[in-house]
Amino acid sequence: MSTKISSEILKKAYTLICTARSLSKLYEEEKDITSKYVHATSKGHEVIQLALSLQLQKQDWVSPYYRDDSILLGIGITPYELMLQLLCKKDDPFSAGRTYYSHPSLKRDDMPKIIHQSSATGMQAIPTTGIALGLQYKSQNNLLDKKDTENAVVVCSFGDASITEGEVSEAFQMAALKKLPILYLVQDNEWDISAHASETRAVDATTYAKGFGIKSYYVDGTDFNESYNIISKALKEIRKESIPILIHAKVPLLNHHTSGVRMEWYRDDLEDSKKQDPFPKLKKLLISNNFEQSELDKIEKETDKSIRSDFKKALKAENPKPEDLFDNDFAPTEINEEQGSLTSKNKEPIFMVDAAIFAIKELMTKHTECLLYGQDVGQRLGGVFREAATLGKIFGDKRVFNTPIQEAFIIGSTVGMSAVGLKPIVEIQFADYIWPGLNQLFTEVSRSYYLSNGKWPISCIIRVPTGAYGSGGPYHSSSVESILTNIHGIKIAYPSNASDLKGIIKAAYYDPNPVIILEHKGLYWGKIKGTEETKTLEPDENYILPMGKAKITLKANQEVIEKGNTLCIITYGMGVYWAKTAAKAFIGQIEIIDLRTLYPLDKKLIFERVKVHGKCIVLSEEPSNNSFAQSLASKISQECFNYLDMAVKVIGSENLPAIPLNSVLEEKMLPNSKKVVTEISKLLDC
Ligand SMILES: Cc1ncc(C[n+]2csc(CCOP(=O)(O)OP(=O)(O)O)c2C)c(N)n1
Ligand SMILES: [Mg+2]
Repeated sequence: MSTKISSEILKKAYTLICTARSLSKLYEEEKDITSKYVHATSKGHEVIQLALSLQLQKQDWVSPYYRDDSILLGIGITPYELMLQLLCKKDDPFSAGRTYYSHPSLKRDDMPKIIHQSSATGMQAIPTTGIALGLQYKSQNNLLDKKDTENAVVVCSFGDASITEGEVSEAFQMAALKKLPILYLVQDNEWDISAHASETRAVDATTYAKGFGIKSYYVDGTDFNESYNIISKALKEIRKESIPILIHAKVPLLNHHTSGVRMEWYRDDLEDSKKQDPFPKLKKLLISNNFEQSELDKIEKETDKSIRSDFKKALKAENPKPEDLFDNDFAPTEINEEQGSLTSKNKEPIFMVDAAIFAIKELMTKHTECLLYGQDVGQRLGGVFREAATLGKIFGDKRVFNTPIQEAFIIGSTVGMSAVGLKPIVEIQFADYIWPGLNQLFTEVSRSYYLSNGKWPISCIIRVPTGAYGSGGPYHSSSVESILTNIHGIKIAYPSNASDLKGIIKAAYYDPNPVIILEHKGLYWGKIKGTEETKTLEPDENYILPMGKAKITLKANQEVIEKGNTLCIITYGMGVYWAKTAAKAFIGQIEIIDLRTLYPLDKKLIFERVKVHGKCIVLSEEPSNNSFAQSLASKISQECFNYLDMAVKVIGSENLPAIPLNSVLEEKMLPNSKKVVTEISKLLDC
């Protein structure tokens, strides 16, 4: 049943389609200027985009993709603002000149919110579905700010080809499983740049959605009346029933794929596509609704005039300055000093594994915004290492829950969760399985704050049990810190004992940035000979250990230092214990620095102590080639060159693709205290 659309909406839609058309036309006419930075426009897709955006409310959330400039116009972004992004100007409201046209991020009270939009096709599905998951969590836990978020709808817009990305299925699965209030809008122009639908998909979006049990509507996206009505119906259903719905809209692409990939190079369907042009159809709809042709002509002319004048102004707008490059790399944290007490009422030393549980229990008790999810962390098991044991029972399934095997979703959903004000703690079951989640970590999580120019920090903790322990073999032993430390925009902790772990979890929780905590499985219970010191007294609830503070965990003898025959081992995780055991053979000659955080790195302490000793080993569990450890050694060499007696020595695993299962081979592969003793002997005059 179709409801009549008001004249006001029709006029608005018409004005905005004229605006979008004028933009496309102008960008093409001025292509020598506008193609300096790549852009795509909505030409051909405008009607479905306007039918949606004119119905969104300020409490809603929308994730437009790069072809959605008409969605942006529809929610109230001005053409001038769009042009500022087109031309990468300083006042580009989305990214201050950091990212492409129609890659928005928006946090205005009077408009739907937009989290950072990456350019990776389909990858917006997970962060955006994370928003819906967050809203549902807030609703279930009475955290909704009634004015702003009640009955909010989340919209995720896609091109048809992008939904063939594997990650989209993780989002669909979760939306269907949890009944999330999300609208997936798929704009089907049958093109994936130059690859046609016939080459890239077996089924279309409607059929695909059915497989997940997601309700779908098919619509002619060039028909404003039909599009508006179906979207209206879907939005009402989502607001009322909190369910996911997919709208599959057929549209023609009437412009270049992007300014850099031009339609005349490969499109053989342009004549047919032009017959589907939504612009004359919308004009006809207005005429049949008693608008005068002369009025429509006037709107078209005036819009075009105003756009041309905006463009002139935008060309003159200020460019970012070189020093702006560094703005908003990390959100400032207030946790900079160690606070609280290292002891508490509990007089028994605790295991690292329990330190994490106790820290999270305290956080979840204090903050309803804190929740925990990942594979097998729920009540039944409490994590495969029991590293979340008791939490599910204490806080219930709504706050501590199992996810499907979806590392991308686990990591990427924190973007949306954090955007709605939650503080997710998530877990990757083994570091070996972080790879499917790395794309989200790199593409979405790590860049959100920087590319939204500070609008969307992502505050989350990603717990990652790591490291080799008792013949874990090739898929349960890996270390991944070199990969992670190469991703800018995240912080990485690697504590080596119970109190540090508890204190760092607290700091990570209150840090407005994404934090990965690497937790060595072999240290969880301090069972391995030489790792007994992983057990410590439990710090009190207020104890916080800021990120970026290393610790001298073994001191050398001052007299021996003065004789010039000592060395400093810089290490972390299991390396701390290999070094400590090895140091027993060199009484007073070894200083050990436990990094505790790999990013930010406590360069000050490291350089200071290396300069004192003049000899240094960087010890890690990873294969040494091209590793974090080698990079640290290089930093030390550059900074401390004049103080070094010899080259910095890096000790790591053998440079092989995997840690073999057989224990003899595993032992040969990994560093251990004996190997460290051998290397120390070569460096010291014993
Ligand atoms: C992950 C990823 N792979 C490849 C690309 C390059 N790319 C940009 S657009 C595009 C086609 C997307 O087609 P579709 O989703 O149907 O949107 P349309 O451009 O047709 O509106 C591709 C492959 C990308 N941006 N991200
Ligand atoms: Mg397409």
